[in-house]
Amino acid sequence: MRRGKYSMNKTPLTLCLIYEHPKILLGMKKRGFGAGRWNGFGGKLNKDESLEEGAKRELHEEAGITATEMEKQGILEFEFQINGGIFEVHVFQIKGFTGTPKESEEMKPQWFDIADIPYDTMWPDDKFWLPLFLEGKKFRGRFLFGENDVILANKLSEIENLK
Ligand code: S76
Repeated sequence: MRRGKYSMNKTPLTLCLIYEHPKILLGMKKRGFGAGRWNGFGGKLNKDESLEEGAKRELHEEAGITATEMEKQGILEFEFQINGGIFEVHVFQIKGFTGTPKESEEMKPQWFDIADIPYDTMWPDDKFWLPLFLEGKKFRGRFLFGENDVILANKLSEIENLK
């Protein structure tokens, strides 16, 4: 069932990527879920927060910058077989921001040339969908993770319209 902007039975999450060709801003996650990996910025929503509001808040908390223009570019569903968790991740491209990225308790931001994206130190799904993101394509995907975050199944498609 779908009500409003996200499904009720999946935890909605946000993921923000800043791409200023030929550079992309990633953050090294220092603690918690995904620690030790380069990632976009984002996380869970607070009560009564919209996806855009949550994305903007997390980007500010984690990287110290304020989004002034953003566009949803993808929806990814992550299912973890081990603990039964299902997440619906809304991927935003941050097209304008103010401030300078700075390290927070959670993340250490760094610009990468898109030719040197550290896929080996990122979530294993990123090498599937990030190329579409960089091409400016909209996409929807689904990834099933097993032990040690190994991808057991995946689907990814480019789409015209994101709801
Ligand atoms: O790019 C990703 N960021 C996350 O936080 C989690 N992928 C991912 N996959 C589980």
